[in-house]
Amino acid sequence: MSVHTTACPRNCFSTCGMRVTVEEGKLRLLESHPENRATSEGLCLKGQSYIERVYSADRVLYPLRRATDGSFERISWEEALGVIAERLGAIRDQYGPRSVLFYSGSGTKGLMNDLALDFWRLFGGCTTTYGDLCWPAGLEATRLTLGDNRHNAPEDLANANLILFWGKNPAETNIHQMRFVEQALDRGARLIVIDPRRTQTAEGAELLVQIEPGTDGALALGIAHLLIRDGAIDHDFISRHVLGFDEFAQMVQEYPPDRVAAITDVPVEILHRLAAAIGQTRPLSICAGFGMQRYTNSGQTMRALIALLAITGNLGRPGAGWIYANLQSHVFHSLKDPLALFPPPEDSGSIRVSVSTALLGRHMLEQEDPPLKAAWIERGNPVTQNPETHRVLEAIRSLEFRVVVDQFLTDTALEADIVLPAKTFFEQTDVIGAYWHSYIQIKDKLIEPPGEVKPESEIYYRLGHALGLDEEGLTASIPEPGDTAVEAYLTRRLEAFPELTLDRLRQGPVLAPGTETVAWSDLRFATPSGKVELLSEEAERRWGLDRLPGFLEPLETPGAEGTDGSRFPLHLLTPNTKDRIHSQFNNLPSIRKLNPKTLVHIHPVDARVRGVEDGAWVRVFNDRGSVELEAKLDYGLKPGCVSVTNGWWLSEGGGINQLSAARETDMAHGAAYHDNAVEVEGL
Ligand SMILES: Nc1nc2c(c(=O)[nH]1)N[C@H]1C(S)=C(S)[C@@H](COP(=O)(O)OP(=O)(O)OC[C@H]3O[C@@H](n4cnc5c(=O)[nH]c(N)nc54)[C@H](O)[C@@H]3O)O[C@H]1N2
Ligand SMILES: Nc1nc2c(c(=O)[nH]1)N[C@H]1C(S)=C(S)[C@@H](COP(=O)(O)OP(=O)(O)OC[C@H]3O[C@@H](n4cnc5c(=O)[nH]c(N)nc54)[C@H](O)[C@@H]3O)O[C@H]1N2
Ligand SMILES: [Mo]
Repeated sequence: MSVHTTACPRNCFSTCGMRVTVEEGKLRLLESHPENRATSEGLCLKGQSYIERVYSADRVLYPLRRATDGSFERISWEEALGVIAERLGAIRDQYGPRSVLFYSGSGTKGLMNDLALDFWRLFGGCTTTYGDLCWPAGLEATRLTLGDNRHNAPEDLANANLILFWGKNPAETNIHQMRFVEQALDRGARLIVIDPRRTQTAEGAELLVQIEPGTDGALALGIAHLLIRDGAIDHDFISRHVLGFDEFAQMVQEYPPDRVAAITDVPVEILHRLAAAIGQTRPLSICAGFGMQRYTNSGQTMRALIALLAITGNLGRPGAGWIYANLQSHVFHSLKDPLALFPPPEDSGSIRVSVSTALLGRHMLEQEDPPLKAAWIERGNPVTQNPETHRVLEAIRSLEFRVVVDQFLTDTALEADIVLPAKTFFEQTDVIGAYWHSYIQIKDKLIEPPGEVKPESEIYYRLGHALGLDEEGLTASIPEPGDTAVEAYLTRRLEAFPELTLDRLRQGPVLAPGTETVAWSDLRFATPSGKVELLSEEAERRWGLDRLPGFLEPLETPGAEGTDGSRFPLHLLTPNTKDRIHSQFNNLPSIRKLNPKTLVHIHPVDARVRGVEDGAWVRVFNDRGSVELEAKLDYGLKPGCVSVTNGWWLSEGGGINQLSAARETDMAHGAAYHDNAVEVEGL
């Protein structure tokens, strides 16, 4: 029996440090690692379910090929790589390497992921994506305003006197953050939640503001209006550290309480309460969610929210700040990649970066010179997770050849010609950062992969040989199969940081070099002016937006005349949920038992006028698609909204992205999932 350090590489705030007991080559016990201060409290249910996941009978353990009757048959690696080399080689020779799309999702984090593009360069090139499904509008809004994405250490939240969860639901999506909230509350801090849903996070709050979705920018400007009018601002901080205050103050004059109440559906009295809380309680931390920035106006929204911290001087101090994404652990070039959100202005060598992730289906179909003929998809489940499912399916089905690398037969894998089995993070060593705390952690190889599973690096190495790629280039870029070469590769990647060796990381999590516990404590912001920029030239230059964070209606406001939503009266929210990471985990019996079916939450008032009772089957639909689900009457939801957690597979009757539109956010090419008007009818 032996005990090892590792870390969970899911796309999740927590990126938990883990301690794993291995006995006779098998995982036996998973615990949280006490030295990751942010996550030492314990693992979530998903974390605890890894033993079940790794040894699941549903796991793909061998290469599979689609048979003529549509089912999958097991084939050998030699056969699989032979077929792939032949098909990809022929497509490359006929149409050029850029006719192959390389698509990767957020299924696992780590330095080893970088090898994929190294392989595709050796292949001669490929087409790949820009933008991201997850967080770009908020990242870019933060970068424009503060200069960089970093925030105070997670445990510092305990020092806040007012915590505002604005469109974030950490009780489900960042459960370890709740410990620091509880510590703050024990000290007498106040908690306010702004969310159209009465979430688990809202249970402990003194105030839940159920805002009209997509109107948070107007709310922030309305609060700023009151703060400035009443003089509840930090003049000294503003004069030293804020650029564009005068212009901002002038703009917010256009947002008096009556107008803001009409836009946001937040009563004037509540607006005053919010302004009073923000004006009077310091330090204030605003924890802004990613869900709120899935709108066509959300970059500007996020800028307006940060402005509230700037005008009240709540930056650069303990207990204060903008808690959105903390990229202080992104010290390796590769871990900065999530920030490579923009298509390069010029041709970027052999790789064509021309497909917007948010517009995946449409852009795949639109590629010319050459059009796409094949796709390689790994670490992602775009059929379930990307907007406008029918278009994604159409695009994937229009190709001549598709390879999917995954651990399970997801909706996307079901579209493949060849499915290759993917490792889990217990089966290959890697190094990862995080986006909430600043620890660099090892995820160590602890068990041999089951069946004939091979890590991606080995797949690429072998495929490179099968394709007859330049031997020297291949050996120089991709570690040869085996643990020694992988460790040598990682050691090389860590070379610039003497404090980060694999041996040291094996002892426990290490704070990234240069980590600041209180971000921006020197009050020198990384913007062109060195100040917090409420007025951003770059917002205009790069994104064609107003230099000030003015409010724009989202494109698809339900029932609103003249918008894309005019024909459908309900607003569909598709948030994340506790026991899944997007489309992962719900296929496990233990998790399934707790979450047996997809439900559409609807307010009883909206249900009654449609004759829908609790537990009834309903059709949720718009022009883009239709899904049949069971209704759950929910008094906690804002009337006019319906809510379905994202991630349910199409193959099990889910697939909520059949209803979402492929639209980008106003900045940084995010996906505006929540700009989504629907109707519900009983079946
Ligand atoms: N358990 C679990 N944890 C996760 C994930 C997961 O799938 N499962 N996913 C991880 C990832 S990749 C992400 S991106 C994060 C997301 O983390 P969060 O941002 O916390 O999650 P979401 O559920 O996307 O959205 C949060 C809340 O925003 C609310 N919301 C929607 N529209 C609006 C609006 O217009 N205004 C306001 N004020 N609120 C609105 C929703 O009702 C929801 O409760 O979580 C990460 N952590
Ligand atoms: N309607 C709606 N849709 C959404 C969202 C929303 O709020 N509403 N949220 C969006 C957000 S925030 C995100 S981040 C995306 C997530 O979208 P994706 O990144 O596509 O999400 P996952 O469902 O986590 O799929 C990851 C896949 O990677 C596989 N995988 C895990 N580890 C490995 C590995 O080591 N190797 C390989 N090859 N595969 C592996 C998993 O089995 C899984 O099938 O979804 C987006 N979709
Ligand atoms: Mo995400």
